[in-house]
Amino acid sequence: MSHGKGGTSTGGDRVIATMCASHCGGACLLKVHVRDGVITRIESDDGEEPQLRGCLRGRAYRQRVYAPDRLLYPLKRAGPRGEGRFQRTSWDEALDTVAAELKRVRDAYGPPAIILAQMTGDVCSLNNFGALDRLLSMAGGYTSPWGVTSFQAGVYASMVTYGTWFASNTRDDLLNSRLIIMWGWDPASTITGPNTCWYLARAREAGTTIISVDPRHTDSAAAFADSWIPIRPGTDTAMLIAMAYVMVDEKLYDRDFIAAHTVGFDRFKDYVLGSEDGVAKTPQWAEGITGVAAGTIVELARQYATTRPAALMAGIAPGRTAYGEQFHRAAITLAAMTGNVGIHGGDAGARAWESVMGGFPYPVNSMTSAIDRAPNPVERAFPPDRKVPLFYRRPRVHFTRLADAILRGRAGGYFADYKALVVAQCNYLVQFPDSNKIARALNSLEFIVVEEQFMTPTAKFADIILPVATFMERNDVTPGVGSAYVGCVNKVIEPLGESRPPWRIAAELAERLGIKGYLDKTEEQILQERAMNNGVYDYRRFKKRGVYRLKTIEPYVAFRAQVKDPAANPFPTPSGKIEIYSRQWADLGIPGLPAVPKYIGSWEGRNDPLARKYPLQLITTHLKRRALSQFENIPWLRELQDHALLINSEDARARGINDGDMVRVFNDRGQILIKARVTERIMPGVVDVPHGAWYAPDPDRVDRGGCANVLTPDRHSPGGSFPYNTALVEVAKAS
Ligand SMILES: Nc1nc2c(c(=O)[nH]1)N[C@H]1C(S)=C(S)[C@@H](COP(=O)(O)OP(=O)(O)OC[C@H]3O[C@@H](n4cnc5c(=O)[nH]c(N)nc54)[C@H](O)[C@@H]3O)O[C@H]1N2
Ligand SMILES: Nc1nc2c(c(=O)[nH]1)N[C@H]1C(S)=C(S)[C@@H](COP(=O)(O)OP(=O)(O)OC[C@H]3O[C@@H](n4cnc5c(=O)[nH]c(N)nc54)[C@H](O)[C@@H]3O)O[C@H]1N2
Ligand code: SF4
Ligand SMILES: [Mo]
Repeated sequence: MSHGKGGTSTGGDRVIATMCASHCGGACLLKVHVRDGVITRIESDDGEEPQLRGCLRGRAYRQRVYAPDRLLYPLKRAGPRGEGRFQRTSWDEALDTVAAELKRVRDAYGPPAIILAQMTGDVCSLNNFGALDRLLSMAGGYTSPWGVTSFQAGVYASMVTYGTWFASNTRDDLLNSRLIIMWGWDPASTITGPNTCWYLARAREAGTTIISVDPRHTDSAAAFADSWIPIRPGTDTAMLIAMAYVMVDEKLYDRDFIAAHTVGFDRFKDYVLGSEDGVAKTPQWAEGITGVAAGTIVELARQYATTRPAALMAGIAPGRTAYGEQFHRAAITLAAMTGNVGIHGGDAGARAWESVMGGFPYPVNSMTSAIDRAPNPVERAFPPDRKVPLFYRRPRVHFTRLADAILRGRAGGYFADYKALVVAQCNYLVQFPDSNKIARALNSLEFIVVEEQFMTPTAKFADIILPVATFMERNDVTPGVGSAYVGCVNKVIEPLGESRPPWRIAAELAERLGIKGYLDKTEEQILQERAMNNGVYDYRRFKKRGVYRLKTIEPYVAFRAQVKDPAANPFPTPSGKIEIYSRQWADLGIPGLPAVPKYIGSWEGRNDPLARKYPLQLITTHLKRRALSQFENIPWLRELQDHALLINSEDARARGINDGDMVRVFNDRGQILIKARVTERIMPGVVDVPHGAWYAPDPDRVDRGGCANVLTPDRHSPGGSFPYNTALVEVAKAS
């Protein structure tokens, strides 16, 4: 093997190292073989453990780059919205049209009439949301939807209780745990750091007890867990609070920790014991809500309180429910009650997804944009009101309410009438709740531009489609996940067709909109700066290896300093302590956001009267072979796993459904067709439609694509979480 420029070569191939970060929970090293400018093969990390080894999606990326349905040229619509008929056009015409339409809408209706619906695409710094944010802000402003789709509830709870949303240990610290509770957490499917499963396997070999609390018997439970506790979706808070009851009742909690590091525990205790509302939150009380036997709750409470150190890995899916904030606040409270915050082998209980956003004491710069953001005049017009939490401030619209806002505008109480939509790195119609309503909203707009790699259901509604290059065709820098490293995205081949990197598209639009000073640095300057700011001091080596591992002495533990020496290191909360009770939120008095964690009975839960009509609780998980809706169209990956409804044999029998049957899943919002997988690996009363399948309604508005979001509600939790796991449905055999 000889070393060539920017990579190594084997035989006739050049091998270029790059980092995949496909919005999937990973950031993995790929070694891409290139011959005559064409990718021939993809390998992954085979160096020392722990490796940053890629998954099957990364290794199948060749099929994504060369997919026959890749969009390679700018397109303009040539048929009705949604139908998918387009004509090829030039970049000049496409960009001129977009610039002219944005100007027209801005001048005719005002800047808030322009909405930017942007997500992540690939997790990276340059080809990031900052590019379009800066563009539209400098062009006069725009309406920004708010809400972190993945874990808004976790962000809320962590901010309220710890005063920061960076609350994770590095994954290597799992090796120090004696008990790991995977609570709604399935890293065998969702990755959450390329090494997480490697550490779980090592922990299991070392004899650590691992328990899964989940409505499904997940692949993680199958591979790592000693036991599985099935629980009804959206009821986790009740179980956690009953565990607190047991710890109080049996005096098992860490009184010293509570006294030294927290405020408001007594108020929480009043709620738990029932002195506040007359209801003692006993394990029997929780059994009726959660479906978990009282004895099991008692046992887990004792185990968690007495096995130290223990990591309560609070997944983010239980937070994507009607009152998801309370799950995270309760989990944090238990982590404090068991003294597991700030110690090796413990966990702060905030959310087992933290590390994707950085937050380690290394200078790894999470997902912030390498292109400087500009103040958005639409938002600046509203002076901040200290009493109102940032996210409630007008003129923002919660992402779940965007379709409603588009359809009703000012008349519906929204801030503006919305006329134009810029969609980037986002499959809005498929990934956001109530797809049928979103389709109606898209039809009502005057102008839609979509930046895409594929003809997604969303792209079919565009007036103009701008073709985007994949990460194999562009340069970038990406943060590591779960441990301290920085990834280098190396351009492996030239962009196919006329596709372009997103940052360049934004820069070219800036010119057409007459914006001065949009970008005064080259791509190379921006990326070098970003890498250096992240602690990469040898840029050439970084480029060559595709990764830069930061030196670490021991696993990083969140809040270690705060717990070791509280006087010198207060928590960044108003009281300087962990706020089990929040005075600030008590004063705000927002319904559904109590000052201490509480279980709140859910709409579209089992006790909603609607359950008589739609008796099954729907969850919509992240499918192993997709990343969100991405990779859905890749044949190698489709072969691996069906897109299917998981239904328990008891529920299937009651409906005359056999394994492999096509079924209808429906509620008042719509209906989908999907294959049924009859299994014991999901609890009775709960069904799972993995989200991310592409919406394909037939003339009767039955979605033959099996898109989960046809069934989900366009509501949000009080703190802004997306309740993708709160919905009632019925299932019937398709006739
Ligand atoms: N393969 C793959 N990996 C991915 C993604 C992907 O699409 N595919 N997406 C990435 C992204 S963007 C994100 S945000 C993360 C998402 O990561 P997660 O949110 O963790 O993923 P989910 O599959 O939605 O849910 C995890 C587990 O929670 C369980 N669950 C659902 N509702 C509840 C509940 O109310 N209570 C309890 N206790 N458990 C519940 C599910 O059964 C599932 O086993 O994954 C990332 N990784
Ligand atoms: N029912 C249900 N719905 C969910 C969830 C759920 O749990 N249940 N999870 C939610 C979560 S956590 C998330 S994060 C959202 C995600 O929602 P989205 O981010 O909208 O989902 P993606 O499927 O990743 O869509 C990204 C789209 O951008 C295109 N694209 C354009 N430019 C680029 C680029 O430069 N790189 C890449 N890779 N793609 C590009 C891709 O082809 C793809 O179509 O979905 C949410 N939707
Ligand atoms: S886990 Fe994600 S980042 Fe890693 S190879 Fe797979 S798709 Fe790429
Ligand atoms: Mo996400």
